Amino acid sequence: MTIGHTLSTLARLVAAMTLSTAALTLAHAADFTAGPLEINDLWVRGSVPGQTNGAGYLQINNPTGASDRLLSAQSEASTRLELHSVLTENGVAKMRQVLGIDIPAKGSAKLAPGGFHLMFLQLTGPFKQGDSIPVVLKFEKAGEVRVNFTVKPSTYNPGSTGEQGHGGMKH
Ligand SMILES: [Cu+2]
Repeated sequence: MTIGHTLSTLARLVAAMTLSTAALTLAHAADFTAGPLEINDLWVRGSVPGQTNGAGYLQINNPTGASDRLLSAQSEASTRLELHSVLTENGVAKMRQVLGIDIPAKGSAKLAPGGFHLMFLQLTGPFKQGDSIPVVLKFEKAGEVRVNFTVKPSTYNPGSTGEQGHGGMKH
């Protein structure tokens, strides 16, 4: 029966579409995705007058069994955008450029004040609270993804531990 066959094909198609919609809904639980990677909680502090650099923070979850690596980032918001870590030497916190940030299998990488961050060098304009800063992240396996960082108040300090951020650090 042609009609019966068509109907069952249609039913299968609808079922498949429903499944893929469910998968999409799950994926959108993350702010952004790059392949299997889930990227959340992207933010920068608002800049103050005269401020030339800024730091970006985010969390990357990797639900897969294979590690990945954040290799680089690009943005028109600054002349250069580097990956940085913070090292403490003789009690002094210093930032260092790193060539990549590992995202372990079944794990996550958290870029947060006092640790890894994206370093915006020579801002092309102020970071205004409430704006979003577009950035392209490049991963070794997941490839490139365009994301947005939310600009928080210049005093924002999540889960404050007295960390004062970047004020006194040298490049
Ligand atoms: Cu830095």
